[in-house]
Amino acid sequence: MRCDRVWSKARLATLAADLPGLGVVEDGVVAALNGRILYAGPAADAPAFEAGDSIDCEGRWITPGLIDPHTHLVHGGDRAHEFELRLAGASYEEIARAGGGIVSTMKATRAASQDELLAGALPRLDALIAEGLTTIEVKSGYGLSLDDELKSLRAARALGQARRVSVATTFLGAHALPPEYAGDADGYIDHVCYQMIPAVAAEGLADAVDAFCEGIGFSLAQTRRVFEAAREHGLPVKLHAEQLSNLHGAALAAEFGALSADHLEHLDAEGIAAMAQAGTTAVLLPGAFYFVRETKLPPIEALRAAGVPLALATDCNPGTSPLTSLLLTLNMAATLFRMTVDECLAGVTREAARALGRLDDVGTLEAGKACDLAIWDIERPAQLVYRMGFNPLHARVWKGLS
Ligand code: DI6
Ligand code: FE
Repeated sequence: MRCDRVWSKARLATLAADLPGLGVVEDGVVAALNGRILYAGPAADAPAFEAGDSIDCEGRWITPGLIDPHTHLVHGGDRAHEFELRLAGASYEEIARAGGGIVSTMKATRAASQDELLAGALPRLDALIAEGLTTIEVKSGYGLSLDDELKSLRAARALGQARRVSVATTFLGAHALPPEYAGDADGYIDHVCYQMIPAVAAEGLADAVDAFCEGIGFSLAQTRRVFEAAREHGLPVKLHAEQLSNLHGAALAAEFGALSADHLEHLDAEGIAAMAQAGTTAVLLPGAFYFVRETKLPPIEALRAAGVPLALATDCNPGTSPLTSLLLTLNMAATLFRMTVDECLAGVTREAARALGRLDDVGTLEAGKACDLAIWDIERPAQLVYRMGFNPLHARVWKGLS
């Protein structure tokens, strides 16, 4: 059978949902044709391939390419100065209420051109790609004006032109209240719903809509209005929910059939049941938990027991998670959240794809999916979770291309 490339003598962690654990195939083969997986499975069952290129993996492990389903990668400036304020005792919320935080990054983002935003995001993307990332979600949310939100989403889309990576974009205009709407949050939500979302949808700049449902963000009622506008324009939704308090955002997200609810440290039983019922994925963000020194753990055991899919992400952003390592995210998820190795690796592959609504295309090593691979110099998959600050990536393949 003709194919473009074949990888043999590999140990596959397929993450196929119909196989136990990581879906391991000890002596495995992956074959690609036109950027798609033609075959992934035991060498013993593989057809005889006539390949344009054959690669002996010498016993190395192959996982699906890694997926980061929640980032704020595109933004101006950084918040190292606020980090120093936090070291001196100021809380994240105090800094936000004093006009710092997201609004501080907004000023830097508004001052940057689209090309400058792209140039600033590329080193962060390259750090993730170096660890085997093949798909990334990138949110807007630091422009907070129509033109600057469009500029941010165009820069996010441009990442997928500048690198061999798949980009999912998310409109997060309801991230914070911009100064020009001080004291008029409902007026800003009108602007988000009646001007921003229509313009974003008309240009096809976003694959989903998100909001920050929080005391320092937007209320449940305001979030509902954003979700209604997203639905009117055919866009799925996600939500920053129950990060610092319980506003019951996750239950609202589930009511709208959200792809995911993210953070979830303060999630309650009602929210868990609603997410399980709706099939909404939990995206857990241990980098933000660690960096803001949160003490309330997300209810991992209850989510697990309810069968809510568990995804992981860096939440790469300048304020609460300046993190550009999915491998460190894996270690944090296991060390801080006590997730298992299998859950962690599924969290940045299959379940991350689910959180983006892209499970039919990526996230597992199965025929018909994009040939996105990460090939590792490891003896066992646990080493990807166990180590901190060590990158054992041997090779990365995106749509069949190295
Ligand atoms: N929650 C977060 O942790 C980030 N956004 C959000 O809604 C923080 C963004 C920032 O502080 O820049
Ligand atoms: Fe976030």
